[in-house]
Amino acid sequence: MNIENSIFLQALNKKKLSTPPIWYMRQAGRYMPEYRAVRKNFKNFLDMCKNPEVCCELALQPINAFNLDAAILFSDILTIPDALGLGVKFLEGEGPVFDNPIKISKDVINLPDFEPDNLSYVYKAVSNIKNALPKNIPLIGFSGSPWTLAAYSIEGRSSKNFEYTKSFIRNNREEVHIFLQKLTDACFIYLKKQVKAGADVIQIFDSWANLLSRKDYETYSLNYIRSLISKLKEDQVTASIPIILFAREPEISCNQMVEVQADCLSLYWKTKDIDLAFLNGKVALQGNLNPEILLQEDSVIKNEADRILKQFKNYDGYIFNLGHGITPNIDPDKIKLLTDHIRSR
Ligand code: 1CP
Repeated sequence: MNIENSIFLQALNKKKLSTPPIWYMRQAGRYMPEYRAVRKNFKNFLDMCKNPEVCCELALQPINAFNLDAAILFSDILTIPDALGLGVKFLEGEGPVFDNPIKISKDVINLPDFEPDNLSYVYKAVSNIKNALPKNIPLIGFSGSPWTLAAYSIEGRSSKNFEYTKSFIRNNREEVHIFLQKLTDACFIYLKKQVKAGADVIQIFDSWANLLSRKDYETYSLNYIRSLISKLKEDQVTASIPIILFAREPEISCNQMVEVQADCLSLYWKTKDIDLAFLNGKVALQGNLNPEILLQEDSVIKNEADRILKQFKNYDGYIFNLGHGITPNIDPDKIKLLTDHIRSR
């Protein structure tokens, strides 16, 4: 079996399949005991990401445990801000914290050029994972969206509402656009290098799409995602690589999102009124089980999965996934149950 037999790639090519391919956002991580056993050897999470052999082992853990239809690079979206000298650290129970966030407009102007070779540990992880995977299992490379990377870099940590970031973009419009352009160029080179190293598919995570009003979403996020996708589609190396776009609860509809030319939209679990008749044939779809359902009893999980399968039954190019990442409190047995249930339909 080689990569042409991959049902994941077929679905990304908008093919209707009797059983959808399955993979899960954040499929490698703290919910797995195998992951925790490796994680305890590293104080700072990013140090673990800088070890390509360990990343390879971690990316394969969910493939081995659940026999999924796609693997995703083990890394993080915050590697780019770290490579720009912002000093990203992950503190226990606190999420990411930046030593040198963008605090004033001058910080944008003083940023160094993005040096793609600072992230060679990521490309090495990609090639290790690709070599270790069964030949018919595609590997997803990824980056954050320029907006989501900017939000973390300005706020300097995770936050519920990113208030500092919101006031910063109001007061420093010009510098924010300079920064977003710089991040767009960095994402393009970074993703291209992942493809060169062996990534078969790209996913862009706009995890903080929900912070912006409809108009600001267009200005600060969508414009840059559109530009990133068009650069990838125009480059010989990346032109034929399917692109999946995940945006968390944006103020615009899927019908409008199609216009940025991603090959697949990864649906947030709260997405309402999905206009399947309009989207069919234009874009593949991925999603969108609420991850919290996995905390419930088996019958609830199966019923909810059945509801989603029924919804997308006649869609050309549907991939089963969650509507956001697996959280650390989820029992791996529930992932197994869900995967087996989908495959038995
Ligand atoms: O201490 C630990 O063990 C760290 C936990 C962890 C893991 C396992 C983090 C910190 N990142 C990751 C890996 C990761 N992150 C992967 C590869 C694993 C896989 O998917 O199988 C991927 C694709 C990501 C992507 C990522 N990182 C996103 C986008 C997806 C999403 O969930 O919206 C985001 C927003 C991040 C930032 C991040 N990294 C880590 C945490 C805890 C966070 C979220 C912080 C926050 O809540 O704002």
